[in-house]
Amino acid sequence: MEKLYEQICAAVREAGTIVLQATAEGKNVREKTSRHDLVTAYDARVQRFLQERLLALLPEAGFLGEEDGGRLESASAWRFIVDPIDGTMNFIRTLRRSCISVGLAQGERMEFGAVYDPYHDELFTAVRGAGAFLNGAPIHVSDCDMAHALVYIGSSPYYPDCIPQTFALAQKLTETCSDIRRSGSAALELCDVACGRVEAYFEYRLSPWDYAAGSLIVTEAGGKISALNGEALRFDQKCSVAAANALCHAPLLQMAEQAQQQTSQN
Ligand code: LIP
Repeated sequence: MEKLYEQICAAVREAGTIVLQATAEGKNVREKTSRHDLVTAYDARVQRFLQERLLALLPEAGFLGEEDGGRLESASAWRFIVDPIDGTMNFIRTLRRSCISVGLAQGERMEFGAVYDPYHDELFTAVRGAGAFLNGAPIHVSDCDMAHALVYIGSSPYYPDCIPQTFALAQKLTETCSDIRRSGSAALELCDVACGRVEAYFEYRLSPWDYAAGSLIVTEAGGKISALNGEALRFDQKCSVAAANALCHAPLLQMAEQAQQQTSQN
């Protein structure tokens, strides 16, 4: 399998050059479900490129990609779960905070993950049971406690119904941790947790392609990840995400429960 993983990384890096060579004229931005949920011609182009390259490597696998045409069912338990450009709004605005995220699952278990930030040439990878890496060097979550933690908040911009609990939890975190941040790429926020740049990240609603690869990178780096109610992540449907180092995961879930009770009383 090591050769396969190396070939997946080569494909992900090549997809990164499509992002770096993008032109404003070529983006052809259009709305998907709302003015918050946009897509470009490059999202579709990167997805087509990856679907062709990855299925050539593992022809029996299924494929689940974010963009139209990215659904391919298979009798095999192997499935690629792909976000061709995670952080599409950032890409549209040239904020240089987007990535390509490729997860490889066997059934409901992630076996391999690769997240590539082409702007900083940072390739995060993880193989189940074999650790997590940044450009080949081992990475590990921090050992910082919540009082001194930096925490990413995800604002679930495609889902206005998530606003009350998102900002109730963000307020509790702001009162408890060192500070909060919002970056707009779930996969990169998970990788920042994995390499100890920040201590935790949450978002009330994401799709499997946002977190499939990053979830394995977090756990293989010694972190913990679940839904905000503590249940296991789902890779067959949308769910919330709570990722953190070993010291901050339980406090994050406790604050989420308090925020849920608070918003249900309002
Ligand atoms: C985005 C996530 C981000 C979330 C957005 C969106 P996309 O992924 O990375 O964290 O807040 O709603 O899901 O759509 O840019 O691939």
